[in-house]
Amino acid sequence: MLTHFIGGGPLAAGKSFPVHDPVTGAVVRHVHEADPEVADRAVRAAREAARDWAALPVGERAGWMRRLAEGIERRFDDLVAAEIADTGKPLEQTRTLDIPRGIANFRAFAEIAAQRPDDAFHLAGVLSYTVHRPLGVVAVIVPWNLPFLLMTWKLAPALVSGNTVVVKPSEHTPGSAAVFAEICAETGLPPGVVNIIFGYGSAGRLLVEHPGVDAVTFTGSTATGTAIMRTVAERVKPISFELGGKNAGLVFEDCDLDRAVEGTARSVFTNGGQVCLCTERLYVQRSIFEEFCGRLAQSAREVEPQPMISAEHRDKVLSFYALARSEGAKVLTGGGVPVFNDHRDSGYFVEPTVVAGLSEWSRFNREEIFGPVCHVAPFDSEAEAIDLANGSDYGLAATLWTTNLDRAHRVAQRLEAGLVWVNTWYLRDLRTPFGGVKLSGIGREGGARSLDFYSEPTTITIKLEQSDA
Ligand code: 6OD
Repeated sequence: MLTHFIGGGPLAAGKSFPVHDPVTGAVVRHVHEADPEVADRAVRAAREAARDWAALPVGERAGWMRRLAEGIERRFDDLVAAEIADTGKPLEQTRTLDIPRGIANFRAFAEIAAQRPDDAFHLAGVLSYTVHRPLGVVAVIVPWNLPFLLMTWKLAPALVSGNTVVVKPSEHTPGSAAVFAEICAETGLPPGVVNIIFGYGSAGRLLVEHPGVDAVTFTGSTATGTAIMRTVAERVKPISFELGGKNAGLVFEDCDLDRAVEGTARSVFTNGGQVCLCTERLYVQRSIFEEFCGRLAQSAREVEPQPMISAEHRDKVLSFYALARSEGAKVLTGGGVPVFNDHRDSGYFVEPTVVAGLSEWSRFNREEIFGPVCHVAPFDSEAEAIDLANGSDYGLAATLWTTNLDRAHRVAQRLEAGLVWVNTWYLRDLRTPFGGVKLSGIGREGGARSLDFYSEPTTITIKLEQSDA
């Protein structure tokens, strides 16, 4: 049974709940569920550790980040196994993306923090400068789609900035966080700097409401984000949210078609479409529409289906497939449940799917589905393509396929999205600002922006003696 990690050690408390393997539906583990007392103990442990951790020079905290990265390298195979058991991700992706990004996150923020300059301003005998202080205890609420990648993406900058943390992984994916707890202990990280509690959304809510929590960072659905926002409003806690997406892809007739088809397929179907950055609305210039759709549908048929995280999520995705039909869509491929004739038939799979023919105002084209599916529509002009892409309540990521350099810059700068990828998708430089506009989030993390969120500047102003008039 997986236990919470509080004050540097395991805590077996609370009821237990099961975690299912999405590939087969079988129970893979049982986990303790945090109740109010467990959440309170975790927050208290984090508070007790906060003063000493904040007092360490940033170079020393950066050293801890590097040691955590080495700890992840030592337990690489255990992390891969835990992540796959909970999510059913392909081995290749887990080995090349999910776990390596944990290592990269800790190393990158060690460097970024160690090199961060403080501001200083000198004007007419007045010297002002800033020092950065941590926020205190940060609640880190992590989703199930990229559990280890996103937990460490938030932990590394929070910790190196001098905060202590209480992490609440998704109820579906506690495994890699539990291995990470062991890594913290093996590395000798001071007790209470990292605390991890398990449970459902209700456990996350206990943290968000706790008066001992100073800030909340969350990646997940817009609905949960707005609920957290209401709760923290009373205490004016800082929040950083990366929420849903309904990301557009624009394919111009001057694209490299092979690259555009291959890249678009990746942007729609990676992780079973369960990445907030995945493309769900695709707009293709009319002259290449038929050919592009045919080739994308063929790619979809060649994709190895990946399971949805839960039976409930599978049912949600399937309900959108049914909705597409009832709204009059043309299903170019997929739209159902794959049959494997093996152990996977009891798992949570859906077919990679491409549909066309729906109005921009259909629910299918407005709501985030979070599955291996996109809608394809034609456009005639660059201006129309931009309007279509921007006609969404969300604005996380957009993808643009063109070989015209002027067009690439022109269009990219007019897209209402926090991230625009040109002739690629999900290519990351960890120093860049990352986040969304509109319903896709609030604030930016990434590089120095993460450090800005996880710390607060104090401005110190000194009137220098020689400037007295
Ligand atoms: O790669 C990242 O740093 C990141 N924050 C990815 C978010 C994916 C959301 O599903």
